[in-house]
Amino acid sequence: SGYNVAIVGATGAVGARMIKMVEQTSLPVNSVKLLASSRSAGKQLQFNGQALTVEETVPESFEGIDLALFSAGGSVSKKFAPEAVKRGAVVVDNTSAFRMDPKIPLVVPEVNPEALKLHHGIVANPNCSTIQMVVALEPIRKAFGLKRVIVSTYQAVSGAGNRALKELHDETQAYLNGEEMHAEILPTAGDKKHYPIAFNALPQIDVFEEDGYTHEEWKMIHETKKIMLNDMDAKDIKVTATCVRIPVPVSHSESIYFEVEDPKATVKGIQDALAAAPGIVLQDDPDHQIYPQAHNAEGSRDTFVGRIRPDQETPQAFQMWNVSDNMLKGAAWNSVQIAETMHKMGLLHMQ
Ligand code: A2P
Ligand code: 11C
Repeated sequence: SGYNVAIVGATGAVGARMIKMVEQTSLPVNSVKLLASSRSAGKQLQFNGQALTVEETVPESFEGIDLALFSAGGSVSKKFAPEAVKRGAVVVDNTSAFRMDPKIPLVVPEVNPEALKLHHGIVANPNCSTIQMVVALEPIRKAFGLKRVIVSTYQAVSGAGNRALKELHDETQAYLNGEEMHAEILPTAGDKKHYPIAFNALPQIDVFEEDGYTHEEWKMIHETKKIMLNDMDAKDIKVTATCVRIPVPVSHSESIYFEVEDPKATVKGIQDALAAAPGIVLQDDPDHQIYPQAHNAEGSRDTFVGRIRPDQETPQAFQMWNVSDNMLKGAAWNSVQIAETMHKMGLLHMQ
């Protein structure tokens, strides 16, 4: 016996990783159903060496499903997540549809697993760039208190989906052939103008808000507060963000400045706290040029941290460099890890 699992958006960039993470999960799994839109219904995908046929997502798809992992866009989650819950499933949703709903837990298992107890059927998986940052900030907060965070990101193109990845490849090829580049998706499909990402850096991820911040920056600020303080209105940690897309296929990198409360905090103390924390690999040895890199993080569930150093001008202030596979810890692995954590806490049930 085991759980009946559905993956919604199985044909997408995150969906492919969700399939892999479910193949490798410690959860008991009885059956797996792969769902997408009518466009890819009938397509075959491999699960544990077995061909499974992708089905169109309809409300009845969730009959008998215990666990539904969603990554097919916010509108699909809004439409179908309640249908899955109505039929007895727990939904782990990797879109932004429900993240800021105060009644829905927004969870990174290393940081706030207790929030899972408050779920009413849906658990939200945070934005990728938020997840890897809070994994590293939480052990620092626990050990030394955390007052302020200033983050700048260097985000991979896969965060914008499979079509954006193809755009990076096509533009790179065109540029090297001396041909014109055609940008149709990035910086974001939801805005009017499009610019090449190949050999470029784009300081726009998602659309602009009225205050001059992009929506990705807004997510990093507000999701961080909800996860780390379990309260959207908490004012205890000041956070600001600049999010930039760079021509790397997989793994987001982040430069994080942070101020702690404890005047006795040292680089060594922060390194020790991080090395002992779950989900983190410390790679911090400048003498031997050891630091996290996007290439090395790809394919790993861990968050890699290094370049920890004190700010030279401000007391109790430090800098670090943080890298993680945005498709795994940033999406598919965090979702499956939420389900594994719920199973261990007795919050998942077989129908
Ligand atoms: P499909 O392949 O049928 O279009 P990505 O983020 O890589 O672009 O992937 C998006 C995922 O969301 C794909 O699996 C896609 O399926 C799925 N999807 C898009 N629209 C719908 C929909 N209306 N119902 C179900 N799945 C959808
Ligand atoms: C990106 N962070 O890199 C985005 C992708 O809210 O789940 C994830 C969007 C989200 O483009």
